[in-house]
Amino acid sequence: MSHILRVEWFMVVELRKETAIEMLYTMLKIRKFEETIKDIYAEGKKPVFDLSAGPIPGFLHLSAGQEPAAVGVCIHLRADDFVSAAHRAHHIAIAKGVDLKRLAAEIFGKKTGLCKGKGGHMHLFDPQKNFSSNGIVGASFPHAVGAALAYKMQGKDSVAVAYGGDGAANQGIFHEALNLAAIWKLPVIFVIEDNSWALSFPKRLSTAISRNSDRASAYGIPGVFIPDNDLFRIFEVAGEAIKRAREGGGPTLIEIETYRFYGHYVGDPERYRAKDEVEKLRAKDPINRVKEQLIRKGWLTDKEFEELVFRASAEVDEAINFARESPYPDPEEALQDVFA
Ligand SMILES: Cc1ncc(C[n+]2csc(CCOP(=O)(O)OP(=O)(O)O)c2C)c(N)n1
Repeated sequence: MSHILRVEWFMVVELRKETAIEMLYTMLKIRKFEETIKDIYAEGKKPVFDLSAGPIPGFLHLSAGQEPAAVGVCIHLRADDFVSAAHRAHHIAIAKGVDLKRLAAEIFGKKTGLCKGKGGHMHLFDPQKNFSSNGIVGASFPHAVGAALAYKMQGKDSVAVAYGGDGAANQGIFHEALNLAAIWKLPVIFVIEDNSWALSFPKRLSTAISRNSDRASAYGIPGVFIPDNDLFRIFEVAGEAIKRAREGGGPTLIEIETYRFYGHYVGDPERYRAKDEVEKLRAKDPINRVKEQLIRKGWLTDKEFEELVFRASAEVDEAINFARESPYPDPEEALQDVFA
């Protein structure tokens, strides 16, 4: 018999048509956003790649392909629930309801951005939506534990969700966070987005066991693995875990097998992965899959899908125009709102 603690998820979280359409819409919005800023990022950086040139300076980590992990979890969250994400965070910010215009403006380094242009694309903070992200791999886990401890001490039924990659799950802080969340029975959901790469390093060479979800047993908490970027399975498992956390049932670790369509960062030559890997992943595009699932269910027509695409594109275009037209912060503001 296996020593690994496994949990059976008996209760099925009901999926309504409106919820399914809303999730598809958010996935389309994320994809359009990522593709648009990828193109804009290239402005000024060709023919010679110069990190500081163009309207989006610095590194850019995109999450196209990883939409289900963001959308299937965050759809269950309220504004007062906290989400802590890592460096690859746009999809999660959008799924948590962060204002698209202020998100875009932050990425462009503009005064109207979430952090008045001082955070950039990895450091997104939105106190109204209870969302944060940061570039220290692994730091998202203890941040969520801290928020969950505060909620518990305040007697609230809010929950905290921490996102990290398969690389982040090998940081010591991940294990410290799980341990604390378990002994204090905190309302935290740990989400590992397993895209099988940490920068150029494959998970099979960095991680001693094949399933990060099995590590939950070391802390006596439920661990669930969701294969193949499956939005509706994520929706179901996350719904259960969040409900359990709200009711005082403690933390859950969810590992989601997902796909990274672009390089680690935009401009990554990707010499470490086979030429056809992305082609194979793209053949399993989660947006096409969800579209087909909803059409089969009779919840969506091709025409309605096109309308969703159109609406999502218009929303993204409006946000990008806002960012482009916004002013840069004044030089006199450089030392405001920062530890100096
Ligand atoms: C503490 C720390 N170590 C190293 C880095 C450099 N770094 C940035 S992203 C990354 C890989 C992260 O991989 P993973 O957690 O799997 O997330 P993914 O990029 O696949 O989304 C590394 C090593 C960092 N930002 N922080």
